[in-house]
Amino acid sequence: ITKTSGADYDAVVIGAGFGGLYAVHKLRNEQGLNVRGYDSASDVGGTWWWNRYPGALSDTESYVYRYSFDKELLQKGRWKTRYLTQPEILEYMNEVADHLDLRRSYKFDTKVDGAHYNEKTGLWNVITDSGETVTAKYLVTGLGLLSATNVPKFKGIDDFKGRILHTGAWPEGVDLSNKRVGIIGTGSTGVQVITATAPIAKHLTVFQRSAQYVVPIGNTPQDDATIAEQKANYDNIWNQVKNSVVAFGFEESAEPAETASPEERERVFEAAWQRGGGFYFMFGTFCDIATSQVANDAAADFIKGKIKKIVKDPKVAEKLTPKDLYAKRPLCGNNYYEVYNRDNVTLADVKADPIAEFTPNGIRLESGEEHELDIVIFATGFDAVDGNYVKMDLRGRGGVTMRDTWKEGPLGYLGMMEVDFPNFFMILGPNGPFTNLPPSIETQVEWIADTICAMEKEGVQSVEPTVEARDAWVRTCREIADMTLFPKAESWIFGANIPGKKNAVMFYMAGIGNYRNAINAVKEEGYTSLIRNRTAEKV
Ligand code: FAD
Ligand code: NA7
Repeated sequence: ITKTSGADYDAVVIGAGFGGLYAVHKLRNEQGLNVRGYDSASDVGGTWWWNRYPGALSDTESYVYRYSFDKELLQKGRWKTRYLTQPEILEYMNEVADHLDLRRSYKFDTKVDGAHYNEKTGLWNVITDSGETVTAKYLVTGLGLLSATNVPKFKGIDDFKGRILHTGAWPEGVDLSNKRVGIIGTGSTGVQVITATAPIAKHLTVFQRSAQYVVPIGNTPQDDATIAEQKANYDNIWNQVKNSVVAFGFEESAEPAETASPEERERVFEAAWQRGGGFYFMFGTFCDIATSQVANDAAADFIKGKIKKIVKDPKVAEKLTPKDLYAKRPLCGNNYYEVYNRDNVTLADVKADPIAEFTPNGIRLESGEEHELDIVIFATGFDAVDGNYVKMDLRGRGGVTMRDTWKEGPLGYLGMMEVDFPNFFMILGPNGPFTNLPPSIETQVEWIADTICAMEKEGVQSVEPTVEARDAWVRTCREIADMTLFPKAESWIFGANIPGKKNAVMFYMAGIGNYRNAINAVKEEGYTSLIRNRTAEKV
């Protein structure tokens, strides 16, 4: 039964990843709204439905890469190692969907092509590729921030006789064993697929554009006693996580590297290297690696020293040594640099000698050198954060399009709302927190559900942020980002990975604790930063 008169549904939720699933649960199971979900995937899982490439793994530790809201689910949680593999996460998401009976609200294999706000009815018209259009009062989008694949265009690609795959749309049943495999890209995904492919491929050629700082992941087995202790301690763990900066389950360091002695730096970095974890290395060792050039150089030099020691061929070691700041998303991997000591692995430095074209048999570099390949894997990442939003035909008040609103770069209020888009709520929209994501997703979905609940109770017909509130939020995000070194490195965090994409601030970088305080203040102050219409718009 729909509470909104004249609408097919009270709410449409797009996406069946961590975000969408929790939104359906909150709105349907807890608030009794009539909800329809859509996902272009064939089932639940989001990221973990799409990214089935060999080696796909979360680099957030198992005990905090999950929902915190359901105590029963937390106690049922199963993991054997410090990090969860893609099949384990997908299994977990399926369990959540069963436990909360979420699947019945979804239409899978259905892409939402567009959504248009109708001022006359005060409803969203949601248009799908199955030809269906439905109406709803609320539109909640969990489209994913690392979900719209980036497939660079290369000359001659259609002539290649082998197979081309993108890690973010990985089909079932691919066998890499005994094949000549090429991998383009050495980000988080590249590192994982490279380390998993090297031992099974006949030959692996890595096409590296930028050398990366990669620390060990430290994916050790977890004994039952450790897991039992984590489960017994969940209230404290989540309390710490939700009041921290990056929400990864460790205490961030309060010690600056800038003033630490060289011996102290060496000791702390070495301990972190042995412990493992990318975010831990950047945020758990010292507090100023992402903000101070001196501290950043110290961390970078430590990793460069490791590369020199690990990689036997000095020419290869040189190619693997980053030249820029240590200020992209921190990476970690399983014996990553060691891969390049293998006889069946070749490193092609495509910054020095760029890819000229695909040929029928492989990839030819500008120098003329040709690499013969059976399979090419694009580990080239995503049109991150706003990618899926600008791909859709999203139109708000007066027909204003999201593409137009964000043409100079994505904006957004609190990472969840946008001016002229009434009753429109984004999960992990632009300018949301830069963290381990499930706790931020929960934070946002809970705020969205509370806002909708307040609207329903008070008979509010529509909400949207004021221009002033939105602009102030974007300004705050810019100011915080400018205090860090991240904008100085070219990565998806600022939209610098997509040719032609405007470099823009995409995250609130002051941490999840501050973020939670900021959005709770908006609620507690009675949503004064939102325009709240009590009457239906003109009929
Ligand atoms: P997603 O899981 O991306 O789900 C979005 C869903 O929306 C997709 O299923 C998609 O099909 C659907 N969709 C999008 N547009 C449409 C449309 N127009 N119509 C219909 N359906 C649509 N985060 C961490 O915190 N820690 C990690 O260790 C980590 N590892 C990662 C590893 C990989 C390989 C990748 C790609 C991401 C990783 N992430 C990690 C980020 C990860 O995306 C988030 O943790 C989380 O899964 C995001 O959930 P979500 O529901 O917001 O989006
Ligand atoms: P990333 O981090 O964006 O990495 C993509 C990689 O692909 C990176 O090494 C790029 O080099 C490389 N790339 C992109 N385009 C090209 C072209 N045209 N030629 C050569 N190389 C190219 O994506 P990931 O999937 O690894 O990770 C994204 C997030 O998903 C990650 O942070 C996790 O949270 C999960 P570049 O460095 O730009 O020179």
